[in-house]
Amino acid sequence: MKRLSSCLAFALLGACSPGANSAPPRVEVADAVCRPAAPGRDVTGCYVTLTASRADRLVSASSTSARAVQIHEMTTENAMMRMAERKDGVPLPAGEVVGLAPGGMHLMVLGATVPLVAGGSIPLTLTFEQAPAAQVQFALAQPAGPDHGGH
Ligand SMILES: [Cu+2]
Repeated sequence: MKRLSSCLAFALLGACSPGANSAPPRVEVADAVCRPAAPGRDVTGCYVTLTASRADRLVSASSTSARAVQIHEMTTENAMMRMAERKDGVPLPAGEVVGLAPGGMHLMVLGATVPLVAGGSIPLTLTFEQAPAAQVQFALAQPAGPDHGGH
């Protein structure tokens, strides 16, 4: 009886046996672009639109073609644009379209090992808290929206 009730407790948490309504979470990825960089530069900003089927979080990003990828956010402080790393990632509310776009959040590619020229692409891996990691080929193209200096 003790065993049954502990199983029931797990079932209430959704962990006893996968039910019909526990489809694996997924995150839809769209409009993945990285801004082309000036010749010789290996740093750029990347933008993407994410829609999670269930509440999730973009935890981190990486690339086999870059030294590091960080999640950044632009903020305006005393009329100065500042850029800070978002250590807690990006919350993705269920079904909501979350845009990483110029002037706001972006993925910062550091130490790219492929040329960041228009027409090229760079592979990024997006890691989520719940959904399986997504391997996405980011096109090198001018993102929609305002330009911002530095990247
Ligand atoms: Cu940045």
